[in-house]
Amino acid sequence: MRRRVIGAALAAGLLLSACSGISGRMRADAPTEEELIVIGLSQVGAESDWRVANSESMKAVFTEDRGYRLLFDDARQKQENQISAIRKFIQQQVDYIVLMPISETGWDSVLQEAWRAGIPVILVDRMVDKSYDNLYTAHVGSDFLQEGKLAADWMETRRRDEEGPVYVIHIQGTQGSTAQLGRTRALEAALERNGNWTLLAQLDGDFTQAKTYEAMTVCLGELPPGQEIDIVYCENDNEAFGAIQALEENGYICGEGGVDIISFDATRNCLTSCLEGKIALAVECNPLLGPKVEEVIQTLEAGGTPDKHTYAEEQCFTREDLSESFIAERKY
Ligand code: GYE
Repeated sequence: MRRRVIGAALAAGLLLSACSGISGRMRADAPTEEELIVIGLSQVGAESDWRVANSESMKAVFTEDRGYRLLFDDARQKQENQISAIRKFIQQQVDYIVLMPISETGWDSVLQEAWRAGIPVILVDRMVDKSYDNLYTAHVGSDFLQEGKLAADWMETRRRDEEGPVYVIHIQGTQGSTAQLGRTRALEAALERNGNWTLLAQLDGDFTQAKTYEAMTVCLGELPPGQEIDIVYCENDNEAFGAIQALEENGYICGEGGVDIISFDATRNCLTSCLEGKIALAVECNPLLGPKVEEVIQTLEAGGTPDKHTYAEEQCFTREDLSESFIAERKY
């Protein structure tokens, strides 16, 4: 097992890789077993299109011909699986642990164990609670509160002149995850600011299409017949797909003259639906974080100190911003 001996060997043989937009390094000659940087990666699961794209991005960057051995563990959306994967990585004496934490709390012991073993932990996507700040080396992800604020601004502008009630359904992501907490906080602040916005229901969609479809179907069945719905705020794309399915089956129109569907991630399927007019607003959340994580690792390999937080740049899309060619070129 290599313990940080790669620097010189890699520096000598590294070339810029032209493939698949991955900036960085490709070795001219194959690295030996001892030279590989070993990364233990604990992924949340495969609950959404975003997550699948995120895993692919990691796998595309951390390949053997680029100097890495990636031990990839899919926790199937269970924190206890993430904790046992990390313990195994510590036993295996990996060089780095990359963790996409399912929720913010519950990491005390395992992060301390990694710290004691001297293995840097890099958080990706979501965050952990502030109290663990000195137990991880760096974080690469998104500002979820900011994403929620982008959505809230758009909804407020659109409803500015509306005096009557604005009926909102809120579908939350995995409880306690940073993505859920930030996006929820922004909507709750907007509900407080706008006295005429009425929350009809707050549902748990767990970031999946199936759970959202189920929860939304039950919810629509319980609402008074003919209940107006103006906004369905979905905390990711897959929730939006499940919500649209349930709404349409119950006779609602999604899009102009009907319900405004708000979605986060802006993956290709979501943008297609936005271009078709069904999703009103797609807030981008970039899953292609592999190259940014590699930058952190290379900074550490070179003996430097990476930024504690690196955030992806993100924007919003409405139908007017999109075209088929734009969507076809999108990488996720
Ligand atoms: O929005 C959702 C995924 O944490 C940013 O998790 C991530 C979220 C993403 O399941 O689709």
